[in-house]
Amino acid sequence: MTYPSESRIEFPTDFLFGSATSAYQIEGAAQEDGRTPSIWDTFCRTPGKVLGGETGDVAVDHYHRWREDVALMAELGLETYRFSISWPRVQPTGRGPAVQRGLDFYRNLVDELLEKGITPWLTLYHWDLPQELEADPAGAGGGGWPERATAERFADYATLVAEALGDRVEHWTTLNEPWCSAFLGYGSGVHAPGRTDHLAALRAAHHLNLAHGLGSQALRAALPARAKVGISINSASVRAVSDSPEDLDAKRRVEALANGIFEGPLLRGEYGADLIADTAEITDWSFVKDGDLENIHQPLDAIGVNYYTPSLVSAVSPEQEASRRDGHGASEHSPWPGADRVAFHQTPGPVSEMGWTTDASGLYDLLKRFGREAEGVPLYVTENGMACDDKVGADGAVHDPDRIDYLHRHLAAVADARAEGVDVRGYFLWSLLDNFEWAYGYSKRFGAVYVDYETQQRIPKSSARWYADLVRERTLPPVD
Ligand code: PNW
Repeated sequence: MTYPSESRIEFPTDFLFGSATSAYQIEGAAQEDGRTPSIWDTFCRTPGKVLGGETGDVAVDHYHRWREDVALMAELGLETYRFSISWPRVQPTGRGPAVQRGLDFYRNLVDELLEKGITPWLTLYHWDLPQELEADPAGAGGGGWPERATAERFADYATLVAEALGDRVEHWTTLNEPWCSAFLGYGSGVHAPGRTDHLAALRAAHHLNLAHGLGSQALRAALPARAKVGISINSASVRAVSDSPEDLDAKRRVEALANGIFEGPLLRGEYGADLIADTAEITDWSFVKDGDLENIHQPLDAIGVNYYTPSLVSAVSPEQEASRRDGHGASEHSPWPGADRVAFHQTPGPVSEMGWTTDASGLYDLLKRFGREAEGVPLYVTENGMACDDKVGADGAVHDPDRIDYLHRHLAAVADARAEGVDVRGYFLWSLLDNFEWAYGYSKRFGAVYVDYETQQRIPKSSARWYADLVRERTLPPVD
């Protein structure tokens, strides 16, 4: 079969169409009802970390507008909604008993979704670690994800949420994109908590894996048998600029650090020999204790695949590497421990407002690979979307043809993978609403629905109408 296929794109009625958000990016109400700071509240207050010094204090005020937002989802015909729980809202110190008001917010949200016939898709951790688990105000604290105890705290938190919502939520996701938490949070430092320490980043990756493993076992123990438990990962679709052994080795290294480090223990109960060799100068991996890999290698009912853009890499010669190190080059505070000699390039093609190239073949490749390597596990695209320079026009509407084209191409890639037997069962557009785009503050708009940050008015963009039509009609013309 040629890619992309020239046939009409069709989705069966049991294919789930939805949209996604995360707590810190939309809720606001950062100091209400007993919520304490997360590492993102602290990071946003650290000068120079977030563009314009912006924070999630108000965000898009979803904490107060959830009913209106669910009505909007219903109007668009969404079949499922992926959201995350704010850990410091329901268990403020990251330890001990739950705060009932925090849990009530999510219970009301879930009930409203169910009432409207929208399937709730719950993520336990989308990056907002309670600050006390990273460091308490006295500077002692738990040390965050580089420490094993944080994985144990996560399992307790999972039990507490499962006990509160397990009677009404069927789809559970432990973590969102542990790569970002580990390597942007502790390696490059562009995400909270902003540390730049390659050993800490590798330790964080392992303890995030362990958190998934212990958390999924805690969920299974607390949830009814029908519950589905999975994880969302942002595995990379990596290409090399040439087939030279050096460039192919650069690709292999990035694949080990972006994909193998999570997929290895999750799907095969192992860290690959190449990953361990590539990082030998940083660690001997003695933080992996007996039983950890068995604890991580748990049955998965779903793998969430988050995809935006492919990666293009080449090798850097030792001489080039030396000059990069001298001149504050790319290897300083890189999110890629052990890959100093890898250069990252811009993939050709149109770019989004994030500077990310649009190339749907990367999603197709990723799904095909998971179809082989995670055979038998249903796949869901739990994030895919595009940041555009959206503006309200004179007609009061927001026209975003580039986003429609992006979604069309990526949905075609999903349909092509499905046509070749890959078990992809759903797609979540990132994001329902414009929101707080992490280190970029509010400068990047990913929403299908525009938000006026002054008035909090919601305006569905043309892409939202287009998506609503797709959900109803379940068919699209082929892409060129
Ligand atoms: C994901 N990278 O973040 C997150 O899950 C969302 O919360 C976020 O809004 C969305 O994608 C758009 O950025 C990522 O640098 C952030 O490779 C950065 C990277 C990948 C994903």
